[in-house]
Amino acid sequence: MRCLSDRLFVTLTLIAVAGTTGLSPHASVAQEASAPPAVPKPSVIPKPETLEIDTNKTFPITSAVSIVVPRGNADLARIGGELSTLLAPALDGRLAVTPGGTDGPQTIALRLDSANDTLGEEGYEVRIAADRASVTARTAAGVFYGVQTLRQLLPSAIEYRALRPRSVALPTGRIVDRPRFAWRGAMLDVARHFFGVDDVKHYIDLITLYKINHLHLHLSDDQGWRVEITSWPNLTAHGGKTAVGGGPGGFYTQADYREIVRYAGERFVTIVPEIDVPTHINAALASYPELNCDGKAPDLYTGIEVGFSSLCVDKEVTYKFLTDVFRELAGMTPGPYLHVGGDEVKKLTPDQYRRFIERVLGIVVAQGKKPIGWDEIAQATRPAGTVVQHWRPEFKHGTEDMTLILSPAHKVYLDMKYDRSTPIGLEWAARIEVRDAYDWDPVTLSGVSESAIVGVEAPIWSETLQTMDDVEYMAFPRLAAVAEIAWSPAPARQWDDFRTRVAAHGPRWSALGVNFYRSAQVEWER
Ligand code: NGO
Repeated sequence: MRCLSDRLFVTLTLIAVAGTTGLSPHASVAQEASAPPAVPKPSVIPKPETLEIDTNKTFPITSAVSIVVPRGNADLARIGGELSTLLAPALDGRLAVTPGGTDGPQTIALRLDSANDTLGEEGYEVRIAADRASVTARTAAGVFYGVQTLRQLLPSAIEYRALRPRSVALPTGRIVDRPRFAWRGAMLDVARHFFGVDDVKHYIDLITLYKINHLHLHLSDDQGWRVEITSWPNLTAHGGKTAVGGGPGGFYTQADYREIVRYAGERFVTIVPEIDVPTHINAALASYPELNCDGKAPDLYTGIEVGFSSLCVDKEVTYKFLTDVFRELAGMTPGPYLHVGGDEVKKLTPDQYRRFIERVLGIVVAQGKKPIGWDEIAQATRPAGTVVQHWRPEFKHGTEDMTLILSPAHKVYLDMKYDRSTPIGLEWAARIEVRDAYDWDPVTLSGVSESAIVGVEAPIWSETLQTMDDVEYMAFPRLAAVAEIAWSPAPARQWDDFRTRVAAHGPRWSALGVNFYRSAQVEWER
C-alpha cells in the first residue's frame, strides 16, 4: 500500500515538474494547478556553515555545459562522472567531463586547492554564477561533499532515473562549509538479518547524500557470522546459515567484503568492521566446539535474547582464534579501525572481562589497527588511540580521558520505534520521533569536551528488520537529523528550521524510491 501511494506521489510530482517543459497538454494542466518555482528554495541537509543563495537568479544547466576537472586526477574525474550521470536523464544525455579544461562560461568546475587553509580536510566552497559554477576543496572528499550540496540544490525530481528531459537550473550564490566532527557514522547490523552486497551499496548511496563518512558493519552475533575467515571456514559455512526467525542467513566472501570496501572508498566512506566478543558469539561457538569451555558446540540460535553466549576466556585457542580473525580482517580493511564489540557480557566476572578485553585490544593493535569497543570496554585499561562508543543511555565516562563516538541509544538508535504505532523496531531505550533524534547536542549529552568527541554514529540493529524497505523506513528521516548533528555547527541548528528543510527531502526520497516515515512532526512537501 505504502509503495503504491509512493509511486502515485512520485508520478504527480513529476507531472508537475514536467509541465515546465511543456511536454504535453496534460502536463501543463497539472503545472497550472500548482506551478513549481524555477528552482526550489535551498533545503540542504546537513545545514552548511554559511550559505548565501539567490533563487531569483539562476544558472540554467543545458547540454552545452561541461564539467571541468583537473588533468590526471582520477577521483575528481569520477566525481564529475557521477554528477554527469545524475543530470543525464534531465538533459537527455551526459554532460562532457573534460580533464584539464579551462573553467569559463558554461562550465561546472571541480577544483583542488591544496593551499587552502580554511576549509580543512573535508570542507568545500561552492560558487554559482548565472553562467558557471565551481566546487573547490583541499581534498577530493571535500569536492565530493560540495557536489552532494549541488545535488541537493537541484530539484528533487532530478533523482528520478526514468524522467524525460526538462529544464534544470541551480540558484546562484556561495556556500562555504566544513564538518563539525570528523566521524559521521552509520552502523548496519548484518548479523541478525543478513543484507547482501547490493543492499550495503544502496545504503552507502543513501548515507553519502548526507555526507556520512563511516559505515560500521556489525558482522557477527549470536544469530550469524557474516564474513569469510579462510583460516576458520566453518564460521560462515555453518555459522552463517541462518538468521533471526530461522531465515536463510548468508555471508560475505572475502571478495564480497573487498568489493564493499572498494565501493565505499570511492564515496569517501571508511568501512569499520565489528566482530563482537566475548559475548554475542553463539554463531562461532556453534561452528567450533573447541571455542566452548565444555568442548561442546551449541545449536545455531535464531531468537533475540542477548548476553547468554561467551567465548571461553581461559582457553588459549580463544586467543589464537581472535588473532586469526582480526589478522584476516585487518588484511582486507584499509581503514584504521577494527571494532571488538565488548557489550552486554553476563557470563564473566568483571575481572575476567577486563583481562579478556585488554588482550583483545592488544591483538588489534598488533595488527596495526586502532581498536573501538562499546562503552563497557571503558572498564579495561586501553592502549592509546582506542575509541569508546557510548551507547547505553546511562553511561558515564567518569573523569578519565576518553575518546568517544556518541551513539546514545535513546537518541540515535534507528532501530527504536518512532512511536507506539511503528510496526517494526524495538523500544527498550526509547521511542524516538524525528525531533528527539535531532534536538540534542553531543557535548551537552556526554559532558565531555568537544575535542574528546570523534563524532556521532547512528546504528541500525536488525532483530526486527528483514529488508532494505524496513531499514529505509527506520533510517529516514532520522538519519538526516543525525547527519546534521555530526556535520553542522551547533549554533546553526534549530528544530523549526530543520523541520522545514527536511520537508523538502520527502519528494527527493520518493524520487529515489526510499521508503521513509512520514512523521506528523513535518509538513511534507508534495
Ligand atoms: C544493544 C545491544 C545489541 C542490540 C541492540 C538493540 C548494543 C551495543 N548491544 O546495543 O545487541 O541489538 O541494543 O537495540
